[in-house]
Amino acid sequence: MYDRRVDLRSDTVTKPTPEMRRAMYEAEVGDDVYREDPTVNRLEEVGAARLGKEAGLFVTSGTQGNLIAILTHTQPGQEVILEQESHIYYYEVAGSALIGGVQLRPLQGKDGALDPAEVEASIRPDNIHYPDTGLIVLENTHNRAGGTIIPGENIEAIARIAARHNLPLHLDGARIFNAAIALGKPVVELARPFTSVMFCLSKGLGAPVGSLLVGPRDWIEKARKWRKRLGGGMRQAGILAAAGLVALEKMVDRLAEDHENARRLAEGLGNLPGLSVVPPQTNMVLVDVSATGFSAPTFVARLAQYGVLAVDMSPSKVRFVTHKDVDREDIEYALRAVEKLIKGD
Ligand code: TLP
Repeated sequence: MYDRRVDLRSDTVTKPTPEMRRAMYEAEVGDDVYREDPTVNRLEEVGAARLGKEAGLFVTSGTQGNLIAILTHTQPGQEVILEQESHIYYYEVAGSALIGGVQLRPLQGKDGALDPAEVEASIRPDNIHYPDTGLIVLENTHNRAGGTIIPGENIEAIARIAARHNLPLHLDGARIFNAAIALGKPVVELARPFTSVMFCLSKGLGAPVGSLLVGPRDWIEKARKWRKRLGGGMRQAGILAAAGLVALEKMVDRLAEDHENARRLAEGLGNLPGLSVVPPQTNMVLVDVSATGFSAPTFVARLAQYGVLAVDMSPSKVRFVTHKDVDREDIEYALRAVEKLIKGD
């Protein structure tokens, strides 16, 4: 069979580090629904401060964090403006429509970025026929666009529009730290234009579970109630938060290594016949495989036979994600596997 398993499906597959496991074992805990878990309280404080927001809420997943953000910002019957390939629109099982009763208004982006003029034109004027616009959401880095970084000026322009229309602006910042590291900017700067931000501890940062929702203190209190309503009150969750603290303190700077590995992977793939590769900005490599004669699902299935795992994002596009549990040798192995697959060895 194959001599290695290289899992490039997602950075969600990362396993907790030994230091995280130790911190989890030793974590001081209490009942977090009573706000008595010191480790959760610390994580929420540290996470909020890191993003420059007043308060934080530890949530079970990125999906739950985004859902709570939408529920807390909007009323049923309102409309939420977002990008048409965004995670919330594409992958969150219509939770906000089902549970929040909101209508999603997807706009076409370019590399994940919305056109500010189009955002403004999509905000509903007062009219008996129209739903009220309740929220604007951006995603940075943008997953389906290939881990792209949304330019700061674009975000600022949309933030000005949101402010002019008195609308909250939420960021799905599942991988906001990847953007910050790639830009060499403090994450607080990237978070500043947003009313609220969700970011994940369980992706590139390597924690086993959890995300944080951060924003204004009174808003986070409302979000806390929504989390409870959704069954997300987790009791002795300090066991999990302890790993999250290690993720925030120790795992951010090393994301640069993942970006370097993504660049090497993209460069190697780009030299192979039939592959069209988008140069990566962070830890994702999007590859159009149609000229190989394989569909993306077939390409992924064949590649798995070499022990290399990736995901198909469309009939023609395959996504590879680098993370802390793949090293340079794994990348070279993956490249050899793709070469064999294409050359039919
Ligand atoms: N993304 C996952 C899958 O759900 C597709 C992945 O493998 O990339 N926002 C963004 C931008 C995300 O990429 C994800 C996860 C989430 C939110 C949801 O986070 P979780 O998986 O913790 O619910």
